[in-house]
Amino acid sequence: MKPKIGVLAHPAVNEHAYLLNHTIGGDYILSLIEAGGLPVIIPITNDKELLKQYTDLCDGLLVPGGIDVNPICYGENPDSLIGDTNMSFDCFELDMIKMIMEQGKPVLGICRGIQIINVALGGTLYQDMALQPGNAFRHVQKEQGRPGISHKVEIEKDSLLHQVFGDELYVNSFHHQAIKDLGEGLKITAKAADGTVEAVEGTDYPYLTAVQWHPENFILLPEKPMLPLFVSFIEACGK
Ligand SMILES: [Mn+2]
Repeated sequence: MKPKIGVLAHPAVNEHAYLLNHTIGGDYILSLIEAGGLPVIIPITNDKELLKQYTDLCDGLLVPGGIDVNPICYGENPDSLIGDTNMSFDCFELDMIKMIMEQGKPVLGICRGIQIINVALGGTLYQDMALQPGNAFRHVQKEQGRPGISHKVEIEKDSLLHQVFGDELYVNSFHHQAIKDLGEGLKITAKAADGTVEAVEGTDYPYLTAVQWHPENFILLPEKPMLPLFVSFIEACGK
């Protein structure tokens, strides 16, 4: 059996019904399948017993991109530059990250994923990159097309990311927030030239990697340049 990869669903407005839809982008799913995984979409719920069963079921967890994390989750009031938030969705994701990590199972975070993993481990965020010291450059990409390139990241040598991509990588960028204070048990593994944290890994954890860009958006390019990241994750989930 292929490794079962829990993928956290994201809330989306359903104009035909009162309840929110539970959604996930197709490029996350395709990337996991191409890398040899068996995606299991986990619906948004605050029922801890259900979340425990999903935790037991899955061999690893993908925490995808999405809306802003409510700053209450890291002890701050909302800045005027904050985007849309959803507290019960935050609680769902924070609970799943903590429960999966209690079992030592692999975790891959993408965009909002890196941010909420950081918050789950006690870290904080810049609610908007205008609040980041120095002049952060534009990380909400204007280049057309999701796999378009926005900026370069420099990768730390002693990291899993370096084994996958080497010294540097050109990435897309669709975030207006970024990591401020680093969560416990995390190390920075890639930065942009303006100092923005673009990737982290767990320091004392079997497999915990998170990136601020969107590697899944590259899956339809013939050369699939970001697929090796998903392959490394699925391999860790299969052990
Ligand atoms: Mn960026």
